Amino acid sequence: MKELDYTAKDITILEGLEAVRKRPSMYIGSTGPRGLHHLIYEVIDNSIDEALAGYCKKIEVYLLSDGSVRVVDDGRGIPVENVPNYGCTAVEIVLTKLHAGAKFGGSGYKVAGGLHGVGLSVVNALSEWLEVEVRRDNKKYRQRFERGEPVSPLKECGFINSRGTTITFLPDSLIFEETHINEEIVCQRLKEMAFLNKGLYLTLIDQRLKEEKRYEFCFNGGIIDFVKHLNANKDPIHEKVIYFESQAKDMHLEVAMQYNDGYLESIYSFANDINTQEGGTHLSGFKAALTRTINDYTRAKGFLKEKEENLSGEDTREGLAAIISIKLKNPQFEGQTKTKLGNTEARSFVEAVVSTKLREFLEENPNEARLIVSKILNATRARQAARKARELVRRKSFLETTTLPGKLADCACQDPSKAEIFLVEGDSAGGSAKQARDRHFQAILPLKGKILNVEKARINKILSSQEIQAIITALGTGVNEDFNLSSARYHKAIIMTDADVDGAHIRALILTFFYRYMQPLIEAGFVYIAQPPLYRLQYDQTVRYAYSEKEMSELLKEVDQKKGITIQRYKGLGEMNPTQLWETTMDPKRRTLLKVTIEDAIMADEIFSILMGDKVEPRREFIQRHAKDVRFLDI
Ligand code: 0RA
Repeated sequence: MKELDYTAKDITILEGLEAVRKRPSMYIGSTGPRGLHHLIYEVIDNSIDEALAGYCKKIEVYLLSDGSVRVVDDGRGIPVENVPNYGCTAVEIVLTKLHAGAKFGGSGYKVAGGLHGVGLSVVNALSEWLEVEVRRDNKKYRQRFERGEPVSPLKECGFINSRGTTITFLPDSLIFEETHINEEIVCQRLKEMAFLNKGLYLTLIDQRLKEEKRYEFCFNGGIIDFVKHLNANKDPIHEKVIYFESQAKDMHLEVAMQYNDGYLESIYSFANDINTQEGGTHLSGFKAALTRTINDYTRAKGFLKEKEENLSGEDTREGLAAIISIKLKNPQFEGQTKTKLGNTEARSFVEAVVSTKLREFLEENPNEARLIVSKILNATRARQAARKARELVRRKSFLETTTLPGKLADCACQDPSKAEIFLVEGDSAGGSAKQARDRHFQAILPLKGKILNVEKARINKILSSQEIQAIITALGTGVNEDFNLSSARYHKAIIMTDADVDGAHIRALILTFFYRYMQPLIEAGFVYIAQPPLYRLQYDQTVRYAYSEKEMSELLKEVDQKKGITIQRYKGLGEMNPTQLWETTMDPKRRTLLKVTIEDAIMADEIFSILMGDKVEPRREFIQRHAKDVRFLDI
């Protein structure tokens, strides 16, 4: 415990947990569903740290029937000794002092960083109660806290011959807007952790319903299995996943990659198990090495002639599914969401390893190499042709022109920060919306049925689709590398579709397009989903709306059945008259909008790929599974 020597750096330790309860968002991002799930991630991350240090093989997460969450690991157990100068046990320090966790544990890779790494004390502060059990030295110890304060000292309570830590906590309903934990999100995270930590056993046990549900994840192939999973609904062009790993002094790198016959790249980078959504040095090292190595190989083998221009980086990544996972001693996380790796030594390390190992792979596997190179050459040719076509029409292209689409009913307001655009399914709903809107700041763009399926087409084809062109022109931002957020004509792009499966599909199509070609628009928080009601209830002079089946059954319970209620079920937006549409869905004072976020690009990619990809079976399964759950994309 000598690392506990007091230094100026540790002053923050003095900051009380009231600060956390006063401003929870500063520590966990938000008090919405995201923040709630971060609590669980934080607790799991501590157990993952034990796994990274090599002491923990198994982590179990329970969603208990009283709404609490339990995380059990078989690590070394949090130290129970008294810590000099603090007058309390290490367990208590870890659970009550901000940022104290990092002070223990000493060497080894830590998950600390990114959105997590705030420490168990933050979880404790934001829980109605938290109980910790430590198994160490053949003994069990327990302590309980309420809203961050210990209500009992750490007590010895029996013998046990295993080691580990169990943390059980109930997220505080005074802090969180909603305390329901979504098991799919937790599952996703556990699965990701299982991929990234080969052989680690992760289990989710959901005991909230009558029937217990168990999900178990353990991948002996690690990130090789991760890449197979990314390509599961696609067609790989070579059978074996390319894999290499390398250990340097303070860094460990693993890379797995496989090309599919599609056009999109699904490359995900991780640093100490944090999904570095903003990329960083490890990712740029990988990209640089890939571009250079493929170019060198292609030239050396004569596939690319001397006078031909180099293959672009983008071309070498077309249809590539890859995972780059680096573990390093002192990760520096930068960027807006602290998910960009900053360590410069990571760039040169990754670049050197990937160059060497990829060259070896290509030399040793000429058949695979030929398949990959020919795919990339195709990509280059297609892109060059598209570029020529684009340059020809550029001057009068829709990307530059100011002619707005004819179907757009624009708003009067010129200030983008006040203006909104509704992307409305179908001409008839579009008509109602035009009558319903406040034309001062609300614009309406009706869209015909299903817009082009963007995953199956290359960019030039996508850009030539009329519906997509209308969206791009109306928004005013351009796409891809031409995208410019500051020229957005509206700061709210609201997708308004029917509350049925078709509506969900159209919404997924539009979101796919935004996700793939206007990602910064989502990141800026400019994309929303409108929430039209499912039912209208009328009794006496009162009109009430229900936006979900649950709300409907609650409403029915609430109003007296005898009074003669008229119930209308809306099958589509078209069944609402303009007044109803305004009252329920468009009026800023009364509507609810869901902001679309890219919480987890992998989940989105998976959903989009399943929904949009060529394979019919997984798509049907998915749609059936989510048919009732029209909000499946909301988190
Ligand atoms: C500090 C030091 C040691 C382990 C831990 C903390 C630890 C924390 C958590 C939180 C959840 N599970 C955990 N497991 C371990 C090292 C203890 C030693 O050297 O024996």
